[in-house]
Amino acid sequence: LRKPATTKANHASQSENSYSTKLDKKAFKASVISHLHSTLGTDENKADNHAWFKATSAAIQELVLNRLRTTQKTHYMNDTRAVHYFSAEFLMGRLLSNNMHNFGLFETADAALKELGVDISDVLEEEPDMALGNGGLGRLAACFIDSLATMELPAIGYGIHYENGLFRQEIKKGAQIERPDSWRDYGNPWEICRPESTQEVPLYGYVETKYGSNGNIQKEWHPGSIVKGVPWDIPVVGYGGNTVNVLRLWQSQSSSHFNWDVFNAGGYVDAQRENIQAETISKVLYPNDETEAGKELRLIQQYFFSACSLKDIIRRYKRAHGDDWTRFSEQVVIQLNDTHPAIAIPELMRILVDRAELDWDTAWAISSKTFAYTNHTLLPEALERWPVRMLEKILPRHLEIIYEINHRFMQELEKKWPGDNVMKAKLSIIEESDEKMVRMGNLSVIGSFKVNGVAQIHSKLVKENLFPEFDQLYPNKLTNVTNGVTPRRWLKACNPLLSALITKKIGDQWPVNLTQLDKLSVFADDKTFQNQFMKVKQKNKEALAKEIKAITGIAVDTKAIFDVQIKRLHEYKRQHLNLLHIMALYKRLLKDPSYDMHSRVFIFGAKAAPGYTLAKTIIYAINKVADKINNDKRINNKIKVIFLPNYRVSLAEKMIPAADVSQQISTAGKEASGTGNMKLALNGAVTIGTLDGANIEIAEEVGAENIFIFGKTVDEVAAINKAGYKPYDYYYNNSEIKALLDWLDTDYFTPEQPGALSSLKRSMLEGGDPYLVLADFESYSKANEALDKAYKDKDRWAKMAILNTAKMGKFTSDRSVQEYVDRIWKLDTCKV
Ligand code: T68
Repeated sequence: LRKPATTKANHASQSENSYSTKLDKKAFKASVISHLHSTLGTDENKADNHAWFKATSAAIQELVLNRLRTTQKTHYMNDTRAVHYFSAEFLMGRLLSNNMHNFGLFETADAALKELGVDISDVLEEEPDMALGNGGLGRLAACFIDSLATMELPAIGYGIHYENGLFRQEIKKGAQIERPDSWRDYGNPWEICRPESTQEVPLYGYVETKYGSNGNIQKEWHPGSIVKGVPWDIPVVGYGGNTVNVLRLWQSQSSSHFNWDVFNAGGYVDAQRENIQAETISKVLYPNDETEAGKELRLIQQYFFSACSLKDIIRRYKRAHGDDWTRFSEQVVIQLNDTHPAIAIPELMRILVDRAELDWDTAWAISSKTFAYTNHTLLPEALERWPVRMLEKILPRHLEIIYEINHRFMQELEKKWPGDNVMKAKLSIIEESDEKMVRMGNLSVIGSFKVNGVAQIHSKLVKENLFPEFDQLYPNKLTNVTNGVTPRRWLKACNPLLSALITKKIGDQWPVNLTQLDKLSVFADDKTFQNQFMKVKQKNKEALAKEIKAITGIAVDTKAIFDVQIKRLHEYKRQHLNLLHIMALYKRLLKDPSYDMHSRVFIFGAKAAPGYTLAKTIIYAINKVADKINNDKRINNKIKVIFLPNYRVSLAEKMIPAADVSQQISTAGKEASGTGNMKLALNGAVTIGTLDGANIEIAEEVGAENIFIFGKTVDEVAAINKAGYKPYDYYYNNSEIKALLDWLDTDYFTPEQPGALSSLKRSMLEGGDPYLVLADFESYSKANEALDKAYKDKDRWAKMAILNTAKMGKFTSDRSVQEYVDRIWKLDTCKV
């Protein structure tokens, strides 16, 4: 129940100054030592780096938890409206450095540890990445919760406490091997288990029709099994340290009381088997990005975390508002990060209609004012569709509800477009194919009050190509919020040298007001500043070169161009276009050793989905071509190719500050936004890219002279495909392309395994080259030549690099979150 206003005021004044996030060096040292003794049970002499990591984290966590308590109390007392960010993935990376930075304690900790004879970078290296996500979508969720806390907005992230995050990648003889990622093996210093908030999740079973308490027909779901969801809370520290929100991740556990009968009947082994099945739900993150596997366990994962989270929200709502549902959508907004949590829509309807016994229209009015949905892809293979039969088995009541939503929606369509059955078939939640399917995208659009894409071009294509009829039906529902990244992690923490230089030049407000970076623009031609800026880049390159040497044993020249392509491996992202161009340079050098090019180190990081054969072949090809080129004395070290294994957030933090060039070369229309493009440009890398995703907006910001744009546009791609794209034309008309593809067919790069790269060639010829690699090759090659020329002009390059950093203000996730707040979430800040 709402507390009287006076209590609020009292509370606020009481909490002020009762506690501070500030610790001086001496106090910090004492805290670390004390944790070393009483939390870790060791001492300064015995402690290894891991123990120092644990003790340092514990010292920070003490502050974090204090702030967390104050934040939660404040939000509760103010009974604030909050956003609930539902995401199957949160790619958090490491937390220690971030939390120290956000508390303003990094320098203090550094100095304190130094006095204890410990190097802070060794300590930071001990922390395993929290890799509970595949790529951009999961990292976006992590950036957004950072911004939400920084902007003092009431928010909670809801997801899955995977026991194993994204697989660890090893490279053996050039090929990707997947190993389990057990990030919690030695405990996690940040998470707090909250058994008191455990939820139960029903699954399977059947639906009974009966009379409800009001005499109306009611439905009751009798589940066939129940699993428990145990929440683990990860504190999310805002920059400045005032607000600490939570990320609540659900771990599945068997519900012992449910299996008690089996157990008592002597079914000990069977009861244990149930346990294993329940616990499987949160065992592992599905490693497929941008494809839909349609696996039963995946649907159960989605329902599991959506149901736990909804129950958690409702429990909290009822504590304040009892059975009065009228204010629910005023207090609660749920953002669906893609369709992965879309099953939450029928779940809320089930709770409102079956449990709270609201009539359908009242329930729908509440539900459809609660959800908003973000679309992250147009790729048909990534749009989620679940077999009706699977839903019927696992969630029989939800299937009924989905049919009811659809039935009423069809009536609405009939009113708007009488007799138009084509339209109905297109917009129906149910796809009447051989096997009937539930289209989660359609369900999400129908069940949400706002739907957004993640970059201007992407949102335009969502409106025009993916959901044009929905856009006609609901003219204001579809919108755009261009993605962003947190400048705290992606500049301040990962690039301390550049951060210090920027702060010296323009002050220290840029981490929370990134458009201030534009003040650097006036120094873009200033020789002194150019020197300082490029000196930082040089130092960062030297640090990365050291890392490369340590990881791969390969020495790279830090005077070479550091050219970086880091992202999941996918045909549409076209790492193979990059590779073909590298092979072209190599061939040109072999033919003419005086071929004029600045030496260049091509650096890749990419994981392929374990079942994506061609993606794995591309990784293999990169490594095999690398072997050959890196050891070919004839080209005089002009080219090096480096594939850094196990690309992840913490590795990205080392690569991005050192990049001169950012490769963003997806087929136009395929990359919804991209966020790596923003991180690299923010750190002074110059983009070579297509007019796709957020590249377009980056080009607008930095100006055409500070980016290398190439390739077919979205419209040109559409026209080529419409006319019937013929990759063979490029093969036969361009002798270089032909020579490169034929080269893949020889055993030159894979002497021990002839033909191992042939499938890559085939994909671009017989396979139809679905991502237009050949069509864009020449234009890409020309853009690379222009880039090479620009780099040779040191002043020009320095200016470009500076302007890239200076013009990235738009791409802070604070701006994205502010747009969500203003146009979708309608939240007020709540000062803690
Ligand atoms: C990415 N999507 C987009 N998906 O590809 C990228 N998918 O353009 C965009 O910048 C980013 O989202 C943020 O909006 C993904 O990362 C997945 O990882 C994924 C995972 C499971 C199923 C489908």
